Amino acid sequence: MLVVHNPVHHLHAGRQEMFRGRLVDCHETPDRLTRVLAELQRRGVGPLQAAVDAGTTLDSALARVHTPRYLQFLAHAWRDWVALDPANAGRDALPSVWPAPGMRFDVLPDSFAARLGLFSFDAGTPLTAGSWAAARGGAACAIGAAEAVLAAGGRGSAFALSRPPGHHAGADFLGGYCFLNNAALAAQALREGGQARVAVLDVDYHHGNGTQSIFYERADVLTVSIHGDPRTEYPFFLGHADERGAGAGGGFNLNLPLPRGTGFARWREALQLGLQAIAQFDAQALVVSLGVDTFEGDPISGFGLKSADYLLLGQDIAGAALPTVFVFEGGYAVDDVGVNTANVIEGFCAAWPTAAA
Ligand code: Q9C
Ligand code: ZN
Repeated sequence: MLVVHNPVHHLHAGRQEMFRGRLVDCHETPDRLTRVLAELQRRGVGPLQAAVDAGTTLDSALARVHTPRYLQFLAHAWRDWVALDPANAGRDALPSVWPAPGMRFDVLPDSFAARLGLFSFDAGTPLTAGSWAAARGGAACAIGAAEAVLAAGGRGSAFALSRPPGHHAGADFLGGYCFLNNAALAAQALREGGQARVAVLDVDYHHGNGTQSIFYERADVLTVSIHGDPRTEYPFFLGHADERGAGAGGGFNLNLPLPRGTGFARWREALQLGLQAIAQFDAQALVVSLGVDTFEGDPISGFGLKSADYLLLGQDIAGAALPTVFVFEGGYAVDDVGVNTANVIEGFCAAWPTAAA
């Protein structure tokens, strides 16, 4: 399977995140991607392609998913942060103030601290000197993988090994270690490449709130997410089963929340429900938000999947028999992230050998 990687992902390396009331070392590290790439190469998965930031072409693609004011903010955020105090060049930016419902979201503040809060929903996502360049590279991976699948004439598959992750980023906000919504960008690229109905299947431990919100009122992109129940799990404020889409998008969002402690047998039943919905929708292409933080050893999550389960997960997804773009998301058990991710890809390829793009 074609693997599109982000050669500038290491430019985003946050120092610390706010976690359970204190600053701790970031869980989302460059090492994660290095481990996945090494394991894919060890198994001979390929070919390998480096994503390129196509400048203004990429700008237009980003603008079809994200708002102009958010992209403008991200493009200049580091410059604005350092302008506040030259010593900020050696510190990451983290928000500490946010608008609550009933306050103004429409007026863009001059204050950098206020704008950082306006465009974010947690204090776990440090913005660094290289975050914008790295996020653009990650987005380019997802779009490049979608273009390769389109070029394969509806039989292809590709893995966008993007970093930083994307599924928590909305049209107008960052959070959950995410800046640009890579999976949404891939889905949009597939739509624009002529696939009339695209499904996004999010198997990361955390609800894909950004992806859901981007497509919530659209009937051409079905969003399905299997995740820890937001009553107890991050991102807490979205991801309940009664969120089914709105307006023209009514019926085109499916959430399958599961309790903390869920193991593979029950998780797999949810996957079958998700795949049934995708088949019923008559999707022409599939984007998989592939987080492996469902692993039993994940330090910030609560499901019990084992390494061998990821082979079956990949096999089940191949059963959809759709052109498929995998987009890398979470997975923080660094010693196992390579094996778990490569198992999904291997399971997929073994069940559908003709899918190799
Ligand atoms: N107490 C992704 O997997 N922090 N993002 C959790 C729990 C945020 C995860 C805090 C987790 C974000 C892409
Ligand atoms: Zn996650």
